[in-house]
Amino acid sequence: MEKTSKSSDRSIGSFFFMNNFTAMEINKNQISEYNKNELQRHNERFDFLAQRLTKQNHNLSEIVSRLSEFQVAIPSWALGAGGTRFGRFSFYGEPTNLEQKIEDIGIIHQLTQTAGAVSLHIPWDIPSDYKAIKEKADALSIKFDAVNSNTFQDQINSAESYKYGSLSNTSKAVRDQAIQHNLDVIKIGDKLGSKALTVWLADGSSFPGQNNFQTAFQNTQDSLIDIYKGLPDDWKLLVEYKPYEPNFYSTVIQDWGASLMLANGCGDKAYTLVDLGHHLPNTNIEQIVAILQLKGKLGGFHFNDSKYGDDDLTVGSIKPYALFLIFNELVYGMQNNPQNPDLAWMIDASHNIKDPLEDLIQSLEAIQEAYAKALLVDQNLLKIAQNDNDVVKCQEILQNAYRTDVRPLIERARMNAGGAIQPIDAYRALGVRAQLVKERGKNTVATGL
Ligand code: PSV
Ligand code: MN
Repeated sequence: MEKTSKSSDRSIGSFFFMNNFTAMEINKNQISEYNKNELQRHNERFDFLAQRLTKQNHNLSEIVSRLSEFQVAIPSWALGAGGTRFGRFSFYGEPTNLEQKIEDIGIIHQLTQTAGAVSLHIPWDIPSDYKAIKEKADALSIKFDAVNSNTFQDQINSAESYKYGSLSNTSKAVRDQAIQHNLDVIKIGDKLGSKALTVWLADGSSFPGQNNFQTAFQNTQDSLIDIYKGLPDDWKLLVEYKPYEPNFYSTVIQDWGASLMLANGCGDKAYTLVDLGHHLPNTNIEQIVAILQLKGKLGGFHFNDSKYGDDDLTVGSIKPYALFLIFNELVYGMQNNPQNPDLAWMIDASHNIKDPLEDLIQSLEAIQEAYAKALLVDQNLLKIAQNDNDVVKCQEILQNAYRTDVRPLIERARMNAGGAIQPIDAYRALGVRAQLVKERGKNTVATGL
């Protein structure tokens, strides 16, 4: 209800639009002007919630500051329209180069203050001018998070083909090419300040008998060790797993067990990366996350949501309770597992029919919401209830937190950091997409999937 009446009030939007800002010029003043209009409504919502949470002994300022600190990387391929193998529908004004992609992330970050990092996919987004890209990212407070290699597609002029696998291939020449690509990606990331390499392999087989499972796995292990040897001391290697696609009979790194074995086979700087979409239906992802943290081996996390498989839908759009349960374990791990490093967080969703920037903002909000709810779980009470085997109480504790509307906390965290109280509304009020189309034109296509 409230949304509808607000959206029809476009006076602020036209004010900014008439000011003729260019896309990357959303600045603190424009946002605080926007916030002025929202402030009273926000304060009412916040005070109402604060009263209740304070009575329950929650430390609100601590929760708000933890929300403000939480940053999620945007992958460099996610700023354009996604698509399926059946088609692709542009939202227009797509970024055509890395500079423009960073500008788009800057827009999201300025509005939400939670997207302060980019995760580059190489070779889609190799910087042509490192100094300029770094300066642009610095100016927008964007860091370079994990870099991602790509041995799932053949590149023009490549000597060898990945049609039958890369790091696992039976051909040493193919494996060497894939290893060298990963070493090159590390060099690129190093120049930008990245500290991690994410390896996701499409390797596997489409038909029974096509591959020798043991040989493929051993080749992958040996190749990863060669890549690991080229890792700078302060870097991490993140090994991502996925049960199927693009191969539909077997995938070499199909689950967290395979990933963990490979990481352990490489050494202390190698970790497992969990992508929410890379599980067979009904897998208990929160349990996987918990055990990996216990073992100090959870290194990275990719957010998305799905109904059927690796659907790459907006985070929290299908299974928000599952996301909350996962965050509950992540929060527990962050508080109790010093043996586990800080995680590389990234959104790994696609935007078939939505404006990519709006979709990413929605994902960021869903992540913040699940995180905030998990921060409300009374871990001490939960432990007591678990020790008492009070199953009903355990569920009550989790669901009380989950049922709390935490959005005012997120709004406050964003506002304190200089972001917009309602980022999607602000994005629309500022006429950002129209401005991007004006600047870049209708027929631009971003690199990526
Ligand atoms: C593969 O499905 C994946 O999740 C990997 O993380 C890739 O880097 C990303 O999607 C884009 O292809
Ligand atoms: Mn992923």
